Amino acid sequence: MIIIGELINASRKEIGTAIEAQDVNTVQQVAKDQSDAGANYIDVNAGIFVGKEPQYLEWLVQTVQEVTDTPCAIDSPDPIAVEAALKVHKGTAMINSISLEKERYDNLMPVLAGTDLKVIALCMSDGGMPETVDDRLKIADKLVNGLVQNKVKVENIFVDPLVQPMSVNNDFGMEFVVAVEQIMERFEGIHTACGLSNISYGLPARKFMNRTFMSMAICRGLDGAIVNPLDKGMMASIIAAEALAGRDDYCVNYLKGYRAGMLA
Ligand code: THG
Repeated sequence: MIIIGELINASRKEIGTAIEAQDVNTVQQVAKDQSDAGANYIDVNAGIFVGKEPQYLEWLVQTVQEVTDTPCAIDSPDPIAVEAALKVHKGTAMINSISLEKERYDNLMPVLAGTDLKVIALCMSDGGMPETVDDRLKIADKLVNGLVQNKVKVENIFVDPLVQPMSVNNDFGMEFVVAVEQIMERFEGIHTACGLSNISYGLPARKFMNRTFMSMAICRGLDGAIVNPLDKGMMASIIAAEALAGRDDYCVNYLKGYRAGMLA
């Protein structure tokens, strides 16, 4: 499972405050904690700061990279902010994300074309949010074909079918996981990834919904996740679900996790 640590997000109070105060220590501690907990990418998001997002995103990348070699996932819908952050990023970043929204697509594609960057392809278009498997597959098809035509390797693409709240529509959970399954079948070598917490929006005890949904998505082939790597319950669910899905030969990783105290 490719873990993208979600905690450096300006919508979280601790981080929003730290960004405004240019508080290096807080950001670096959260970065280190997440890489120590096993994050493969550190998501950086300064989305609440309209006008200052490029400047702040650039600062986040530099600040994070002073203390860890774990690459960043540059999380912004704004191509100008993405480019500013990418310019200072060392190593191979992940772009979070391109979508089928015209402005975003047209401006980000040249940045990605022919590179070895990782990219999240978010199933969203100017037509709005996808609801059904078919909505998601149609957008995924166009995004993946467009990226491949622009010489982005299929192995570098993470399709995010877009999690929608269960509280809004009874079908949103299954439409998402079936989309994961079909995307993984349709494009050999591709990855899928998503943010989980939207599934439980508006419900109590969100942790249970989030963890169980994670297991269901892993069962259908999900192999990337934007999560809190410090959430031990979530990480334990991921390790167990991967073993149960047959993606952990001889349960080696599960046993290793147990010995490391991750399954307590
Ligand atoms: N897809 C893609 N990118 C995304 C999302 C997605 N980026 C943003 C978001 N969704 C994922 N990131 C977050 C970041 C923080 C939180 C939720 C999603 C959050 N954190 C808890 C808090 O601050 O209270 C802490 C987490 C915890 O303790 O469990 O709310 O869908 N491509």
